[in-house]
Amino acid sequence: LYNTVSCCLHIDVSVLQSFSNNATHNWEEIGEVDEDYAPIHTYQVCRVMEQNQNNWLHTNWILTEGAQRVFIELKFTLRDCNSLPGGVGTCKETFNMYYYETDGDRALKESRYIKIDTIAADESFTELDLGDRVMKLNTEVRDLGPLTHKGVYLAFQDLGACIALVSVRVFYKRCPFLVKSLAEFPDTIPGSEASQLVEVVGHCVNNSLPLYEPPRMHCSTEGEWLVPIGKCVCQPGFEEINGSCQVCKVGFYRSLLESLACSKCPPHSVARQTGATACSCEDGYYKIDSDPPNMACTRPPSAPRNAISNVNETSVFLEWSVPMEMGGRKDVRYNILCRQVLPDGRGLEECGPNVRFLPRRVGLSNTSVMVADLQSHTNYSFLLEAVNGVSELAKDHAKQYVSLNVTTNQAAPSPVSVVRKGHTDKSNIALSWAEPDRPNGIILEYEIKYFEKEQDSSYTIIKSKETEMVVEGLKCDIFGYVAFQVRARTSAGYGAFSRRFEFQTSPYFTAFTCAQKQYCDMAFIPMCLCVPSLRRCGYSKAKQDPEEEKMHFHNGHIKFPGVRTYIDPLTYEDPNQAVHEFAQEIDVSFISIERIIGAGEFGEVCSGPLRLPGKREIQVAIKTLKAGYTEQQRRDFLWEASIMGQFNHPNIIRLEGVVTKSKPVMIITEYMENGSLDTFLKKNDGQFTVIQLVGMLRGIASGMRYLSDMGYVHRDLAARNILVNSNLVCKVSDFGLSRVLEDDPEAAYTTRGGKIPIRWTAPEAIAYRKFTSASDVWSYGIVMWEVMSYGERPYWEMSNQDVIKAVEESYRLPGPMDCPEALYHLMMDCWQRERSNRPKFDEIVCLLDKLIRNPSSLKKLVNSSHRYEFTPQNNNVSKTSQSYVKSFILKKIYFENLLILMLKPNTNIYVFGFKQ
Ligand code: ACK
Repeated sequence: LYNTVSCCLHIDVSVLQSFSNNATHNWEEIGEVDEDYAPIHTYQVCRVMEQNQNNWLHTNWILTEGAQRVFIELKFTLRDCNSLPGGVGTCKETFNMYYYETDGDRALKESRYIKIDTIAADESFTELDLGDRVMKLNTEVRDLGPLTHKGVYLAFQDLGACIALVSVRVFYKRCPFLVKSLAEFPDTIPGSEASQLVEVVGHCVNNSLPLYEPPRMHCSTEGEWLVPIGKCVCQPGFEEINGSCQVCKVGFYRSLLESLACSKCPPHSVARQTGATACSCEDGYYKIDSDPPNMACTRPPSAPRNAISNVNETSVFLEWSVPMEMGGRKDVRYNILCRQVLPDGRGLEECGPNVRFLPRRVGLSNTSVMVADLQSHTNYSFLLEAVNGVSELAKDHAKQYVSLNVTTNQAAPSPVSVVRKGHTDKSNIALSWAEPDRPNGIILEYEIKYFEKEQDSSYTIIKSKETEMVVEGLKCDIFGYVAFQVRARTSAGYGAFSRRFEFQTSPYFTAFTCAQKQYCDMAFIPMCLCVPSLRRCGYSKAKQDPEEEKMHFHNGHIKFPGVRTYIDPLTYEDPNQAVHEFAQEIDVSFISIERIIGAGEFGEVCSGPLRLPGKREIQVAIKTLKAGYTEQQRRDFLWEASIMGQFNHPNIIRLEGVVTKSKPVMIITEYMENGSLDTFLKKNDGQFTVIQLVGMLRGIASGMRYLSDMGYVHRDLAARNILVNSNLVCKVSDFGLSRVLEDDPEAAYTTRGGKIPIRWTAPEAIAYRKFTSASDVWSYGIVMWEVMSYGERPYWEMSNQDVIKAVEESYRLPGPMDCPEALYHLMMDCWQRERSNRPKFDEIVCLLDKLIRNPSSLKKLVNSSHRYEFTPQNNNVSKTSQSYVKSFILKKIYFENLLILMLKPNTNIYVFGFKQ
C-alpha cells in the first residue's frame, strides 16, 4: 500500500475491537469469502429489527507520522432496508465515522470522539444479490485534517444498519524524494490546508552549486511537486552527465556556470589535470583577464610593414601596413616614437611636447598618423611599433619596430598667439605681441592689420621689425572699438594672421559704458563666442515655447499633454523591450509563493507576500509561466504585463512587476482578496445592498473610462475579468488583445475566424470585428446585468447562435430580479444597435454618481412587464430557451421535450427567448 505519492499508516485490522458495553449491540468479527470464494475478514453488525442501536467499533491508535491531513478509504457493503423481509422496522442505511486525536495510546469513551461524517452506501444489496452472490461493495473516502497530535483513533457507529466493513485504509499523501535540475528535494509531507503549498529548498547534488539562488519547489496537498524555482549547476571543472556532475577530463575545462559541458582547451593552451576550470597557455603565448575562457592563447604582433612618409613643410604624414603576424588577436594598436636628429652627430633627442600627432601618438587603431609642428629643415627618426592586448605580458618578447627617417622642409612661421594693449588715448593705441611659437626661421618683420570692428573689408596694414608699436590716428566705431591682427614673415614667407584682438580707444566711452556693468561685459564678449551663445538663446526660447515644452516623444509616438496614450506593444520590434519599458523587473528572492489560487492559461496563479527593499510588505498575485514554454508563449504571457504596466488607475489591476531573469517567468500584480467578480457574486447571492452593487459598477465604469481615454479597447469586458478586493473595490483585469480571447473559455470562433465572447460582445464586433470603446460599452451593459443578477449567465443556456439571432432580432436581456429601473434603462442604452447612440463611459460614470447621490432614484424597480410569465399551459418551450431559476427551483423533471420545474411558492420567474 505504498506508492510514490501516498503512504499507508499502520493499522492492524486484527486488533480492531468493538465496544462491549452492551452485549447485544456488538459488531462481530467474521471470516467470509468474497464473490470469488477468496477469504475476507470483515466486521459486521446487522441489528435492523431492534430498537435503539448504538454499536461502536474502534481502531487501535494509528500513528500519523507527522501527516497533517490523512485520508480514510472505507470498503463496505450495506443492506437495502426495503428488501428486508417483514418490513423496514428500525432499519438504517447509514453509519457514522468518528475520530479522536491523542499523543498516546489510551482507552477512550465514545462520547469524546468527534464526528467525521455520516457514511451512506451508493449501492445497497438485497436478498437477490445474496442469492446471486453479487457483492455490492461501496468505497468511500474522507479526509481528516489539520491533525496536530501524534496519532488518531477512528471509530464507526452503527445506529441500526446492516453493514459489513470489509476494509479501512488510512493513508496520507506526500511529495516523494525528487532529484530535479541537480537538486535533491526530500520526501515531504504536505500542509494541512487544501490549497496550501509547502516550500522546500533543494540540496544541490555533489559537485554542484545553486545558479543565482537556491533551488526551491512547492509541495501541494495532492503530493505533487509544483512551481520549480531556481536550479543547481555543476561547479566549474565538472559537467552534468545523466543527472550527476562528472569531472572534466585532461585537456578539457569548464569555467563558467552558464556553460553546460566541459570544452576542449582552446589552441595554444593545455589542461594537464582533470577538473580544470581554465587552461594554461603554452610558453610564448598569453591571455589577459578580459579574454573569454574559450579564446586561444595569443602573442604580440610582428612589426608594421611598408612604412612610408610624406613631408609637407613642417608636417609629416606617416602610413604603414598591418603586421604580417597579428598574434591571434584583433586588438592591434600602433605607437609612434618621434626623435629629432641633433646636428653634428650629437645623437637623437625625443621630440618635445610641441610636436602634434593627429589623431594621437599612441594607441592608434588606423595605419596612418599626421605629425605636425615639427621644426623646419630638421631630420627626424620615427619608430613605428605594433602592440596588442598581450604585449604588456610578453616582457621578454623582443619589440619589433619599423623605422623611418624624414627631413622637414622650410615653413612659414606659426601665427602670433597673443597681442596686448598698452597706453591708449582717443585715437592711439600702443600694442605689443609675443614671437610665434614656431618661427621656423629668422623673423624678418611683422605685419599689423587693423580695421573698424564689423568692417573688415576696409583695413589698414602697417609693418614693424619689433614686437611692439604705437598705432596712431585710429578711426573708431561708435563704441570706440578697433580690431587688430598680426602676422610674422621669415624667408619662407608670411605665416597666418593671428585671431582678432579688439581694443577700445576712447577713455570717455569706457567711463560711460562701464558704469553700466552689464552692457560693458557684453561689449567685451569676443565675436566668435557670440554666435554659439545666440544659438543657445534661440534653442532655449524654443524650449520655452509652451506647445513644444509639452510635447513628448516616446518610441516614435507623439504624446500630448495631460492625455497619456496607450502604446501597443506590437510597435516594439523586440517585445522584451516593451516589457522592460513598462514593467519593473523584480528579483525572485523578494517573492514568496504561499498558495495556489487558480489556474491560468500559462500556468498556476499563486499568491504570497512581496518584500521589496525599503518598501512595506504587500500581498501579491503571481501568475507563472509553466516550464517547457515556447518563445512565442513567453511573449504572449508577458504581453499582458506590457499593457497593464502602462495603466495607473484605482480601478485597473496594478502591475507590481515581472520576473524574467529567472524561471519560472512571473507577472506580479496586486492581490485581490475576493477573486473574480462573477464567482464572488454567485457566492454572495442577494447579500449586497443596491448601493453596494452600484458602487461596484461605478468602479468598473471609472476604470473603463480611463482605458477609453488612453485609447485602449478591452474587447473582453465581463464579470469574470473583473477582480474584487476586500473593500469591494472592482478592478478591470485580463489585458492582451487577441491573446486574451484565445484564453477565455467563453470566447467562441465566429464565421469570420477570430474568437469572440459572443454573449458579451456588441453585434458590430461579432459581425465585422469593429471593436471600439462603444463595443466595450455594450459589454459593460452585460456586466451590469451580471452584477445586478448576482453572477447569472447572460442569456442562460441559450446557444451562441440563438443569442446572435435574438440580439439581431432586437431581443434584449430582461431586467434582473429586483433591479432598479434606472439601471435597467442604462443597460438597455448600452445595448443600442447604433453604436453612436450608446452612452460614453464618462456619461455612465456621471449617471451612476448621480444615482449614488440620490438613492431614492433607485427605489423604482424594473417593471414586471419586462418579464415573461411562465405558465404550465405554455407547452412549446424549447429546451435551449428554458429559463434557469437558480435556488427557487425545488425539483426539475424532464418529460420528453418538456422541463417541468417545481418552484417555491410565490416565485416570480421569467423565461427568455422561447419559441412559440
Ligand atoms: O475567481 P478567482 O478566485 O480569481 O480565480 C481566478 C484565478 O486566479 C485564475 O485567474 C484569480 N486571480 C487572478 N488574478 C488575481 C489577483 N490579482 N488577485 C487575486 N486573485 C486573482 C482569479
